[in-house]
Amino acid sequence: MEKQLASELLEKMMLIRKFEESVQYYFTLGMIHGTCHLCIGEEATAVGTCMALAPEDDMFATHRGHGAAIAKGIDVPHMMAEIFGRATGVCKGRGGSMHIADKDVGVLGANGIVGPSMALATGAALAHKMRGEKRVALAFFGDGATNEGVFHEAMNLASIWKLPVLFICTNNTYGMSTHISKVMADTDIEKRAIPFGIRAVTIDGNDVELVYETVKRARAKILAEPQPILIVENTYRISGHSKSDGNRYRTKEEINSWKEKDPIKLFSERMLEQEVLTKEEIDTLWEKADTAIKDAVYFATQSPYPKVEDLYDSVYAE
Ligand SMILES: Cc1ncc(C[n+]2csc(CCOP(=O)(O)OP(=O)(O)O)c2C)c(N)n1
Ligand SMILES: [Mg+2]
Repeated sequence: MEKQLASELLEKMMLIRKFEESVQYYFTLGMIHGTCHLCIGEEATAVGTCMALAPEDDMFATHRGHGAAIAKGIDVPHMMAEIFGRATGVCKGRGGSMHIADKDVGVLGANGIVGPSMALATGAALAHKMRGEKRVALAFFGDGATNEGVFHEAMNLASIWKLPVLFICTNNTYGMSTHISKVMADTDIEKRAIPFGIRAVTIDGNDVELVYETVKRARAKILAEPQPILIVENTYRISGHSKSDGNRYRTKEEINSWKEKDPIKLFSERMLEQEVLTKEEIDTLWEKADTAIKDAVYFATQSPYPKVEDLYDSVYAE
């Protein structure tokens, strides 16, 4: 792999890790309100996937969407300000963690409801196709969401209408505290594409290089001939489901075994081994990520809260 690409993939994953750790910290201090879902451990799915897209592609995230938004190119200080509920936030402090959006960089929104990303991306792909635009719409969704009707409805329409849509399942094998084996008769999610005649593949979602290459190839296929493709990216959320999680549904051994497969650790080791990056360069990337997140927190916490008199600004429907 080229040094430039390796540095970019690694730096983005580190930025996301530092972002999430920082959000977790300020949450516990009571400086961030509401709830939030961290993607620690799943960084390669966000980075490998979104960095294989073009700026003009649309991306719809889930409730666990911080990583995807950062990987798609959202401005990090303004996203941090959004999570802190400040007027300088990407959504003027009105959305918070689960409603991060910035259409200028193709981040069409995280979502507090499980499932809609698939229908929304299918609609966006229909618009792209009708306008003759060479763009792809992408939906992230979890393993749990594939048990919802909307998954099957979106897949069916996307197939029938041959829409340029990429369905990306981040399979972390849990929906809240429920393991997939308790709610799926067959846990091979890829097979769910068969009835719709959709091409599908399952990959190691902790291997950022593999994720990047797979999504890049899928995107090229879709642009050459409009069609939906499903990619199941197997991964693990090291963080709890949301801000409160006693981890009673999984063992320490299981969590620790996945820490060994930490995507940042794996990729750093591979790049060192292949002599693409040196230890010093990797350390510098960590320092850069750390500084960027500290600056983002400073920007956010120095920003004002939205004013009460601005409450009705940006309201489009009554
Ligand atoms: C329609 C809907 N049902 C239930 C919930 C509550 N809920 C929030 S996250 C979640 C689990 C989703 O699991 P999965 O799709 O695998 O995503 P993950 O949290 O593992 O990333 C549930 C049930 C919700 N937000 N929306
Ligand atoms: Mg899940």
